[in-house]
Order: sequence, then C-alpha cells, then structure tokens
Amino acid sequence: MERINRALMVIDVQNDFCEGGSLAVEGGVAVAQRITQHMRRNAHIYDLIVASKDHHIRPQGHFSKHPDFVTTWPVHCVAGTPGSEFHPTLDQSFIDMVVFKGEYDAAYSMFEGKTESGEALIQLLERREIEVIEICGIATDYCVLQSGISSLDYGFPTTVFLDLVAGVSPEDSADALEELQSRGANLDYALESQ
Ligand code: VGL
Ligand code: ZN
Repeated sequence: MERINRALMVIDVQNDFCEGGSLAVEGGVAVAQRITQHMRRNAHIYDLIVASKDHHIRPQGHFSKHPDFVTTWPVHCVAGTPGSEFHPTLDQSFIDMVVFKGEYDAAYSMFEGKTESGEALIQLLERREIEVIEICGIATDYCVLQSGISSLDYGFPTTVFLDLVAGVSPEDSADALEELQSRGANLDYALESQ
C-alpha cells in the first residue's frame, strides 16, 4: 500500500525565543518539551523532520534598540551565539535536517531557509517526495503563520499543532491561527490532554 510522505517542520525552537532568551516568547520552553514528547512518540510516522533556525548576521532593519515587536525586535538568534542554539529540551536526535534563514534580512517563512549545503526547503521537500506537512514551533504570529501560508501556497495539505506552538501576542496568535484555518490549514492537537 502507498504511504503518504509526511514531514514535521519544527520552527525556530531556539534559546532566544524561549524563557530566559533575548526575545522570549511565553510558553516557549513548554513547547520545546512538548515537541520532544511528540517526536519521541511519533518520529516513526515522519519521512522527514526538518527544523529551522532564525540565523541572523546583519538582518537589515530587523533589530532595534527600541523594538516595536511587530517589525523590529531586540537583537536575537545571532549566528554563532548561544541564543541561536536549539533549546536544550528539544531532542535534536530526531531532527534530520536544519534550515537556516534570515542572515541578511528578516525571514519569517521557513521556506526562505536553506540547508547547510545550500538547498532550499522546497527542493528538499520535493526531493524527499513530501506530500503533507505538519507544523509546530515559535512564533505562532510570525514564523509559524508565514511558514503555514507558504506551505498552503505550495499546495501541501498542512496541519498546525495548537499544543505545540507559542506566540508573541495572544491576540495576534489567535488571528494567525484563524487566518491559517481560513486558508485551508487543519488545526489539531498533537498530544492527548496532559
Ligand atoms: C521570528 C521575530 C523575529 C520568528 C523571527 O521566528 O517567529 N519572530 N524573528
Ligand atoms: Zn529574527
């Protein structure tokens, strides 16, 4: 029987986006832990688990000393710093590929990212014959939203796991999930009620 090739996209679960980081998103650590739990239980159903890193070198206009937390942000996820590393509670042993984004510009969609060898995410997904995408990570109202929109625009059936995402603003995160659903994303829970 033909199986459907399924990818899990783990977005920006980095120290700077978790509690204690320079752009901490409330619930970031809990999300990192729950994603680990989900991967431990379900890694076998995925043909690819790909994680992104916001990976800033000189991201034009993305950083500010007086950030508005909408288009400008405190310095975060600078390449080569501890803040850009995956959170220690994220079990990296399940991650098949890492894509890096945002070197010289803001990049909210994971589809703007490339692997270490320079392959674009869409090429990787096509090469692995991925047919459906499941999304988790940080931040619901920025990277998760834009990655979900890209995934849907490319035509992938797309699920966002409500219990595996954390956002900057609760209102904007609720709007983001509503927008994703209106564009055709499936909103689901990954873990049973804990
Ligand atoms: C992100 C704010 C700034 C994200 C990246 O990954 O959602 N948010 N840079
Ligand atoms: Zn950034």
